Amino acid sequence: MAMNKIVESPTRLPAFKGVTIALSKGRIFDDTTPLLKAAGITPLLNPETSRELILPTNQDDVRLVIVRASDVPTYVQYGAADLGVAGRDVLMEQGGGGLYQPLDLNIARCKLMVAVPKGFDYEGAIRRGARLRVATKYTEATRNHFAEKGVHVDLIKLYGSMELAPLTGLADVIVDLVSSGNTLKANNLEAVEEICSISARLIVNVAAWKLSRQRLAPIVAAFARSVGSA
Ligand code: PRT
Ligand code: MG
Repeated sequence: MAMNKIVESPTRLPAFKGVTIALSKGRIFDDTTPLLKAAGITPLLNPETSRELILPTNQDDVRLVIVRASDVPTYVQYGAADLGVAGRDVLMEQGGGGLYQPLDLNIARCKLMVAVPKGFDYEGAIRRGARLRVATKYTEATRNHFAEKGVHVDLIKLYGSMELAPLTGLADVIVDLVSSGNTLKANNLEAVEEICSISARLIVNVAAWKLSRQRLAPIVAAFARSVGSA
């Protein structure tokens, strides 16, 4: 039910009539700021220093909401936000249902990789048909990856600090995002296999796109021009 713009629920606050954009703070916010600027949108508060979760912008009818990276698709799917920016990793885990994904923004880039303790014979373990214990936050992508390879794995779901799992004997290998590689190196781990490259996408609520296309299309177009010229 993404109709909050026209249906006033008596149990909810009156809906904001403008455009709501969901972002997570940190790299997604930082990398999206230039794209917003190209669309003429400037946040009036900095999410790193402000405690407010709803950030006004220089345009009265555009606001930003700051949520956890993995909650961005949920806000957009239910129409609490019209637009959002989310990593491909987050969208793969969420399934991407009920959303349009019109643009790869080519920001917040990294790779989803299999990593092992230095010296661990990953290829050998796979050849021998050893049953691997894999710790990850990205269970959907990991399950699909090993299923395609025909490798049996036991998945252990974690919510953070995957690097610790092989160091403590919780798992043999991990699947995590890697950008500089410094985190792996600092923990005596090495990447042995790339699962896919990751970047952030613009996501759009399906009902909002139908009902408020006139208001949303110029923002999407400005983002597309910035990405195209980057
Ligand atoms: O931090 P929080 O738990 O709130 O959520 P989150 O980690 O999902 O959010 P955030 O803001 O850290 O990441 C948002 C998005 O940025 C992710 O969904 C990815 O699409 C993208 N991204 C790009 C990354 C990285 N690069 C990245 N390096 N997300 C996380 N990392 C982490 C990685 O998990 C590992 O712990 O950084 C560490 C590795 O970095 P290097 O540079 O040492 O290799
Ligand atoms: Mg993080």
